[in-house]
Amino acid sequence: MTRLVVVSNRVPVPGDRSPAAGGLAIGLADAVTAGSLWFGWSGRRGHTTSTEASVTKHRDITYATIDLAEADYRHFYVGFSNGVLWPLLSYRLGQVNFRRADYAGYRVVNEAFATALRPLLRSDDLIWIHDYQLLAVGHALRTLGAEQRIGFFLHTPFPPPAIFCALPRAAELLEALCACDLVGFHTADYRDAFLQCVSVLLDTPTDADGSFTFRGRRVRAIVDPIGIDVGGFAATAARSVGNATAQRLANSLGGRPLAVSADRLDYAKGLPNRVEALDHLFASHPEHRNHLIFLQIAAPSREELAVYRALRRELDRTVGDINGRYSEADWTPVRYLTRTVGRSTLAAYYRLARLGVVTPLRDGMNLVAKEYIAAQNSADPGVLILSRFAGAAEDLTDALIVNPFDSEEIAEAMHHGLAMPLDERQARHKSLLARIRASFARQFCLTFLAALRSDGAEVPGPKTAPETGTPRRALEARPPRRSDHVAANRAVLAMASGGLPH
Ligand code: ADQ
Repeated sequence: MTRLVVVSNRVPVPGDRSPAAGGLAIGLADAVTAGSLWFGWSGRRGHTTSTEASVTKHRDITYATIDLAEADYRHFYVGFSNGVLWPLLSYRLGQVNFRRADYAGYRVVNEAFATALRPLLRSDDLIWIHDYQLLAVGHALRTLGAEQRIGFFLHTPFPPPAIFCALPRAAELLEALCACDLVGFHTADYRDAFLQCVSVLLDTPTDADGSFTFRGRRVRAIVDPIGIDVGGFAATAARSVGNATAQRLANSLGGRPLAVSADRLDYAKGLPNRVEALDHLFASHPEHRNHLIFLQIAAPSREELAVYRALRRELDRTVGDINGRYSEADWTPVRYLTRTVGRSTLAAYYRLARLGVVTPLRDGMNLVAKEYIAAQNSADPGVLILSRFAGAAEDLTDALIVNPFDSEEIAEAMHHGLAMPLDERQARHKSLLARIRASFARQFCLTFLAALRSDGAEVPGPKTAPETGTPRRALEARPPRRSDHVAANRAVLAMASGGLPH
């Protein structure tokens, strides 16, 4: 039987210190079934980067990990992945800090992944590589002779050529990615942007179905939005809301409405703008003073990078400023937790909140938006405020959609959400729930693997979403905007050619 091999930067090896809060492990839980192999970095840093994986088995799933040398970790993870690729893919060119040594270290670690994985592979394995840290692993595997079908899923946005080509070596990295047979994205916009980059930077025509031929290989780009286990999360929220921890929060509100946000403490998540929105809200709608309580749960992230430490200081200051100016002796507007909280507690907090405020400046999908919807009590649901620049906004159009760069607009949406009558909240929630049920977690995996298994012609797989019976939408390819990438923009090509390997 064909075996699934998942490759991701971090691997949730049972019994190990678990990776930081993030959507990947949760999103993949349905794919990694008995018999699968999950390969990645152990999270350990030492003197050398392993050439052989350390292998353990748990409940018939094999986990294989390598350690990284401290210097490799610094170049690969801190320097290039999070100092260059993350800001680039999040449209934050000002934060990109490119150094050739970091790029070289990135390629070295991607090659180390391939070297340690190669001997573990069987000829009919399906290989599924995840996220921006591992863009070149497919290419490295091919160099070592791997002929298996290789798929890649990008969990971040993918920017258009005008942004992507600012990356030195952009074309080289794109070429490496095109060693895969299948490349998946959360939204049609990202998929189209990728195809435009292929067309412009690699001078390769793409077809209307998202396929193209590069160096003799047929590559296909698909849209496959990640989802959550809606029923499971809803049940967790309904159950946990009665727990002592959740009840402590509920009792502390004293009947006041709660707004909640939960994010990694990352500049792409738009946290300072969101807190500034409260300033506008209290200034323009004083009835919310001494009333609304805003709970920000911010999980520290990537603290090796100065820009993340600076963000934390900025947020500390902004929250302190708002609390200093608006607090009363018996009311503090912002409760600010810089830590992760357990999933059931988080689910309960979402359920208690009248507003879910999800305002990233850019986000591949954003699972918090979906979790907030799933956690609501349908009889008396809260209101989701959602950034138009989260991938989730493509589908969740019945949320209050805001521009996250406009704090006053976020404030108006908060006011609107707090005043929204029950029947409108119910109608919006019903529609949002139907949307998240139509692209639930399991379908994300099934759709990707069905496309990976096929040779690019017909894509088998679930025709309906088991949770709802609604027709499958994931592969409804919006035709790529070919007009955009027909000979697109010679100026862009000229800029990009600085990074061409030839
Ligand atoms: P992330 O950037 O990590 O994921 P997100 O999709 O919101 O963002 O997933 C975060 C997960 O961590 C959610 O399940 C959330 O509940 C949890 N979480 C967030 N803050 C937390 C906290 N303080 N304590 C506990 N748990 C917390 C990347 C991309 C996203 C994409 C996912 C999946 O950046 O755009 O949606 O991968 O593809």
